[in-house]
Amino acid sequence: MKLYMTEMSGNSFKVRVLAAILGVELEQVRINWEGGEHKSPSFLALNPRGQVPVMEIEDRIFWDSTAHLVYLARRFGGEDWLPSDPLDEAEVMQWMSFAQDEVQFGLQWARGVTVYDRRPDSFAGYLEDGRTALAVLERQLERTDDWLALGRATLADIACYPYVKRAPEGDLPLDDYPAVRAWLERCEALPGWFAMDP
Ligand SMILES: N[C@@H](CCC(=O)N[C@@H](CS)C(=O)NCC(=O)O)C(=O)O
Repeated sequence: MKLYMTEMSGNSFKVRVLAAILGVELEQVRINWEGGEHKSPSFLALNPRGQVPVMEIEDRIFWDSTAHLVYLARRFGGEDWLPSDPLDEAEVMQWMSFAQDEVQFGLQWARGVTVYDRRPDSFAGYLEDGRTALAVLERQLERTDDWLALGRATLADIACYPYVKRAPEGDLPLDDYPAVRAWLERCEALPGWFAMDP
């Protein structure tokens, strides 16, 4: 299995950290992000979105970290990270959708403005969605006092982690979200976890 990635990519981190937790070997191919490789014709042939991560599994190509997480969990994680019980699966998928919605279009993209000067005109909207993301997470984690779904670590936590952790870089400090901060530490204490590049 091959993962096209960069160390700075939070979406790549989700896949890398789950593979590490599961003890799955992943050939990691660091693309030349600075040189714009992700927008080159050869890379667009792999992922028409021009984004990392991309995964090559048995001669098939998949883009989007959600697809990669689901594959790894199903193939190597038994019932642990994405259970097959329909209600339990729905509970995990609800948070994975949230990771691809408010977390991405709020927290990730606010940081896209401050770090990469990407779409600065939309900053106010990203901040608003980012604050919604943090408020929803804080409320849930205050209630559960542990994990986002099912009372244990699942794909829900891995999918949400990277851009919550990096929210302060996007002008969204975590000072007012103590339950979120405690949850980040809980994730970081999982066996096999490694630190995300700053
Ligand atoms: N929903 C996608 C988002 C992927 C994404 O935003 N990747 C970033 C790096 S973390 C990227 O490649 N951005 C370049 C671009 O969008 O042009 C996923 O979860 O994989």
